[in-house]
Amino acid sequence: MTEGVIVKALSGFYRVSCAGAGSVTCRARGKFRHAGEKPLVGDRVRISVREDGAGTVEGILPRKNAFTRPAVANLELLVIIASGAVPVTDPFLIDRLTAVARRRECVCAVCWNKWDLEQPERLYETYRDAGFPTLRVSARTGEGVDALRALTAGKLCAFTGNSGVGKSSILNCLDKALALPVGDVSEKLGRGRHTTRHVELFELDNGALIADTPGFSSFEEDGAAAGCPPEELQYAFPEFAPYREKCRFPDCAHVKEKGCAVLAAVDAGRIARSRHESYVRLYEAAREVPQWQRKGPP
Ligand SMILES: Nc1nc2c(ncn2[C@@H]2O[C@H](COP(=O)(O)OP(=O)(O)O)[C@@H](O)[C@H]2O)c(=O)[nH]1
Ligand SMILES: [Mg+2]
Ligand SMILES: [Zn+2]
Repeated sequence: MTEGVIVKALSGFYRVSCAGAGSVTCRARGKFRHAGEKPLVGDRVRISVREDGAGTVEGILPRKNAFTRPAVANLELLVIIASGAVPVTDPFLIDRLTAVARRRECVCAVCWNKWDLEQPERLYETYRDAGFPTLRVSARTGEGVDALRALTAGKLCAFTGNSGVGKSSILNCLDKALALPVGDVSEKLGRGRHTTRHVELFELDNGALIADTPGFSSFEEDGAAAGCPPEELQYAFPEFAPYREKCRFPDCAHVKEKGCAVLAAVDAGRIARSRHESYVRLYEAAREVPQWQRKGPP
């Protein structure tokens, strides 16, 4: 019996990478199907290998977390690739993703790519000051690539961001051996969405396993609220932490309450207004979800 990580799943076959021992193509035992369990990319699994080299997934080790879109387990770091140049990233999308990731106990990093074309300094500072690892990157000039390589080293990561923002270009910078196809922005915008649906983890020479996932739209089903009760959404905004205990009312929603210390911090410029506006949008959306429809984190 050997342990490994599923790096690719395609029509019932799983490619399992075993540390230092290459990879094995496996089928899963029927018992998973019967139990309604499905091995996911990112799962740590126990496999058996027959003499002819055919592998079988025998067991799935406990998951740290699981995402449905993209279908990936055990994500440690979500790298949100954003851009101030075309296609320009809407900060609300970043805020929604940071909330989804937080709900799954996954760390988020915000990577401002195409820094050679546009330098959205204010937005860079917004996310840095909110407490996220935040980078200025250019896949064109190589700026920030070493910092990203250090940040991702040894972790199971996913890159996300709208099509054309430079995910594949950055991956190619991180590890030249990948040679992923890079698209033309106008062509991508015209086509509207990514064609690849399956998830694959690329193994980089810094020990990172990185999924190049389809765009933001795919994350949407995890939802504005991600099944999050409205009163828990505040924890997805780490920059509220120093203030939320100081509000006049202990059950303060930090939306428009009197004596709210979070709102005071926004007015004083200590919390970015755009982040608070996103919080309010997500809070209102979360309130619309009836209690019985809310899912707990997987
Ligand atoms: N100037 C500049 N262009 C970039 C940068 N990163 C990516 N691009 C270009 O943006 C386009 C889309 O890149 P791609 O990596 O395919 O984006 P993806 O859809 O997110 O994987 C390509 O034409 C790239 O050459 C960058 O940092 N600077
Ligand atoms: Mg790509
Ligand atoms: Zn408050």
